[in-house]
Amino acid sequence: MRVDIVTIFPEFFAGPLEASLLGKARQRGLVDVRLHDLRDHTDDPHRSVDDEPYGGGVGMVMKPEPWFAAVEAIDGWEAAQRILLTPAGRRLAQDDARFLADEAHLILMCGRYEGIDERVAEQLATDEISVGDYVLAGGEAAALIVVEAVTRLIVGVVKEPESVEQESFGPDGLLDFPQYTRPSEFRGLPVPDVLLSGNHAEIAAWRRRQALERTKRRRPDLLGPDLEP
Ligand code: JAH
Repeated sequence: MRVDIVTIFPEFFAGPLEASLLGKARQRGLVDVRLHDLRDHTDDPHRSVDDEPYGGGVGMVMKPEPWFAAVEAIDGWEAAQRILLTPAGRRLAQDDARFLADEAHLILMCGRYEGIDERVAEQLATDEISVGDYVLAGGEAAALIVVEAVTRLIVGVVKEPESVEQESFGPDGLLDFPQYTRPSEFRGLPVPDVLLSGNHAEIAAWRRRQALERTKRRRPDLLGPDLEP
């Protein structure tokens, strides 16, 4: 998969793209991530990417011209999924990550300031995505979240594919059950007996109950409308 990231802070990505899963996937040639500095696509001496909002108001708005120039300079841009990261977008879920993992080419567009001229969202982006209901200083951290969520789903990146299927937001849509490892007692805190029993049917039933209980408490929205009066 090819991923192009357009940003005024390409240096933001250096560390995270080298480390861990993303670093390994890139080394193995499973993802090809390329960074583009939006300011390289300005034509004034100040390399301006923002201007005052029409209609007035606080802050600055990103100008459309550098965005169109930057994206249209990426080879194959027309066939790519072109995603604008914005708190005003549709919220990214695991199903979206699975869809994007099947795409050959993503272009991630990271805004800053109070926002981007709406013509960029309407005419250049194919999608507007939020990664959660909070405001960041810009789309860069959100773009990294998209890259990591998608990369780990690409065949061959994760060694044990069952860890991708069984995790939270997997097919059954529940939060993960609690996990334990050695020691069986730590600071007086025991591991639940059932997990040491060797009874695999009981263990599976316990895990299912725990996942359901946890989902009810923490994320009732994942269980759909409550049918009890
Ligand atoms: C903030 C441009 N959903 C996370 C998210 C994504 C993008 C932004 N904030 C939050 C953002 C300022 C300017 C984008």
